[in-house]
Amino acid sequence: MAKIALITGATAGIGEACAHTFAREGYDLILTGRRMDRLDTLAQKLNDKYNIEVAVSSFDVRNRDEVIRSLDGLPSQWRQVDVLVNNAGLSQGLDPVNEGNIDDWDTMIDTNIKGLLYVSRIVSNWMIKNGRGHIINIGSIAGKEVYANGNVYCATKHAVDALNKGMRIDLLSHGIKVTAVHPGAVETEFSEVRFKGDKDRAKKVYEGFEPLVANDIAETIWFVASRPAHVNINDIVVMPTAQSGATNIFRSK
Ligand code: NDP
Ligand code: 8X3
Repeated sequence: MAKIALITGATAGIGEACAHTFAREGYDLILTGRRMDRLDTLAQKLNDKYNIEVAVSSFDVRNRDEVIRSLDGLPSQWRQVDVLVNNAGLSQGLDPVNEGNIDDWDTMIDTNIKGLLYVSRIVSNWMIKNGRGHIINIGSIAGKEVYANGNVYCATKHAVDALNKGMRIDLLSHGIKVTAVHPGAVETEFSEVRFKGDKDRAKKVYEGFEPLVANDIAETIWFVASRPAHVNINDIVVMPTAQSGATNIFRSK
């Protein structure tokens, strides 16, 4: 039987790239995100190219009932999940804390922290029943450092870092691996979402240096997931060569 990976936020960027990588490696996939049209298109493409089974489940990770209903509603064979990639996440805004938009704060906290927890609560129990599994949490360099105006986004990613450590401790006795992958600057839809559709502002984030692309992180995630059974990578930070810290990027122009 093929192994199964559940990838949250598979409609774009790092999650979509992970779907391609795990499909190439012969995994059957559960792909989630809010944009059902993108999930359907991706599932069809991967099914045609790799002849794997793909289940799609469209839900908003912020909505606890939707998460439970959607995951519990999958046919029972899909509970044999080997790898969970907790990738769905976002940033909204880049403002000093005294000027921050409170709705944006709620969105980031509800998505990056609470959404990740809702999914993990369900899938970790499947893994415990199965006696195996690997949870890979997508953190950020923003979970290791705090930068100007990054306040709440950085706090959510610091929370992911802490939850990763907590999961590692709590799930150890069940034989479940837990890893955090912390990317630096990756050119995806991330900045467009942060700047609410302002494509020009988003583009500027990646100007003057070569950023990572989503596939760089997907290949790192695959490396982490494909270590032998007795090896767990707890934590890994991956950056563009031109970046040494959250805000320290060498730009040629
Ligand atoms: P993208 O914006 O390209 O993709 C984000 C994904 O998350 C989409 O598939 C989106 O799907 C999903 N998502 C967002 N909100 C929700 C929600 N409420 N419910 C369900 N799914 C949701 O960004 P990236 O690929 O760059 O981001 C992936 C992860 O990587 C995030 O956790 C981000 O914080 C992290 N990261 C990104 C970095 C970067 O520089 N790009 C650097 C460090 C970390 P949909 O909109 O269809 O729901
Ligand atoms: C995304 C990277 O540096 O914008 O997590 O916070 S950064």
